[in-house]
Amino acid sequence: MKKVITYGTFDLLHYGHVNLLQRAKALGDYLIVAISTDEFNWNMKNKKCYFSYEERKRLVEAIRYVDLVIPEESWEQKVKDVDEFKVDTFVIGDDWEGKFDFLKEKCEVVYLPRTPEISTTQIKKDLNSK
Ligand code: C2G
Repeated sequence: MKKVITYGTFDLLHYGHVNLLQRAKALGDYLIVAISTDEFNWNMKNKKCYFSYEERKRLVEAIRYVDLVIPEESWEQKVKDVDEFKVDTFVIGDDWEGKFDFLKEKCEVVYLPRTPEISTTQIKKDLNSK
């Protein structure tokens, strides 16, 4: 079984996220999604989420491509996760191009093109301008 892992906040879930998860799953047979916890988002990414971790987890778990959701609590956990879950491929959007190449010692690293014109920031901006 080929295992794939990806990481993200997935707040205000949108089709750009689903496109990423669909392509990630297509790289293997089992997709693990590590969702940033509220604390990690706030302390390390300076992101205040609209939906809590539990709500974002519920939403992502409902996506047909996703097999397992785990919490992302630190930048450093990726190495441990790849070992613990015997991951074959790490995948993330190309806005992170090159940032996780250190994982190449342990698994395949794939950066996928982001879906253009959609982002949580843009959604919030559009809603505020209505
Ligand atoms: N994404 C995408 N297209 C978009 C928006 C997002 O392909 N229009 C992808 C991102 O590249 C990422 C995933 O969807 O792979 C989740 O995006 P975010 O929730 O913004 O994740 P981010 O805050 O970048 O967190 O340790 C890694 C971080 O947790 C990644």
